[in-house]
Amino acid sequence: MSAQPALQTTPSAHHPRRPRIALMGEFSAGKSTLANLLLGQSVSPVKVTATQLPPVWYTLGDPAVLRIDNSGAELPIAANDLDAVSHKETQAVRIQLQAEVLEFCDVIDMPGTSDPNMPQDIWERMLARVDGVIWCTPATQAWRQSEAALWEGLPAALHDNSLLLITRMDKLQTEKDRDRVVARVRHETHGLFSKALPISLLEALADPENPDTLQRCGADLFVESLVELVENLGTPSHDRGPVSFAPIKQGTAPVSAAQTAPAPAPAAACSDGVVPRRVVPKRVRRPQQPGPQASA
Ligand SMILES: Nc1nc2c(ncn2[C@@H]2O[C@H](COP(=O)(O)OP(=O)(O)O)[C@@H](O)[C@H]2O)c(=O)[nH]1
Ligand SMILES: [Mg+2]
Repeated sequence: MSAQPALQTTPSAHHPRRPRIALMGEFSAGKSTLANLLLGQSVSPVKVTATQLPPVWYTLGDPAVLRIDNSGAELPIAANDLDAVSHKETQAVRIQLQAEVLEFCDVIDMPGTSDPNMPQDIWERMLARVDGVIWCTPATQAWRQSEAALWEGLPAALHDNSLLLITRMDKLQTEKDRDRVVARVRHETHGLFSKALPISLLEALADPENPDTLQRCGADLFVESLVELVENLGTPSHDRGPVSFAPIKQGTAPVSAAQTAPAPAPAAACSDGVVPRRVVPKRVRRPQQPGPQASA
């Protein structure tokens, strides 16, 4: 295990960091399923029961998996040990791998909110480091009061850089039901997200190469909206929370997202590229190649 390469986590003037997109929502909303769809591979454990996992931060690079313990130490682990990792002794997991979406942004699979067994500061600490959020809410019980209360309490800058995904649309039987849920959720979340979009993640995962499926299940529109969101974020400044993790001190309040830097200015130009291979259309462009002036 110790033979695994260390993660290259330190941004520099020549390698400014990519935008960080957190996948949030309550337990079983589809966050890990979405992570796997975006990554084009099954990495994030998908569960019908609550998981003990702390935030899982995916970045581009040679394959490596680290857990960051409560002292801030980075410990290599085997990818199949991920299931056994608990937030009790681990602040976050960092997974470096090759996936086209990661050329474009970092993806952070967050623990469920409103889980009594998952202390809120576990995900709050991470939230202070992210630039945008994709909030997943299941269509069958979309936009519960607990979600609204939590999201409305977060900074408006985060609202402006976030998408709401109404997942599990396949669980609604009729067109009328689907339209009604989407209309209600859009009405109730007006001004809280840049867009609210319906999707069936399982349909997209079942047939990720088929353009008709991706259009029908909502994956197409979602990916376009994600690209738009990330392009609007541009090349982020480095000061939205550190990459490395400090020791957790008992009784220490996490840094609030409101205390962190405002969203960076949009990038001026993008080069051609594709992201990710299986669900993202070819017209998608990569963010500007990092360079000394890129963070201006
Ligand atoms: N029918 C259906 N099931 C889904 C969808 N998205 C996720 N699921 C299922 O919901 C369960 C929980 O998903 P998971 O991604 O682990 O949720 P998380 O707790 O938010 O990470 C799994 O059994 C998934 O297969 C969807 O769009 N449709
Ligand atoms: Mg999960």
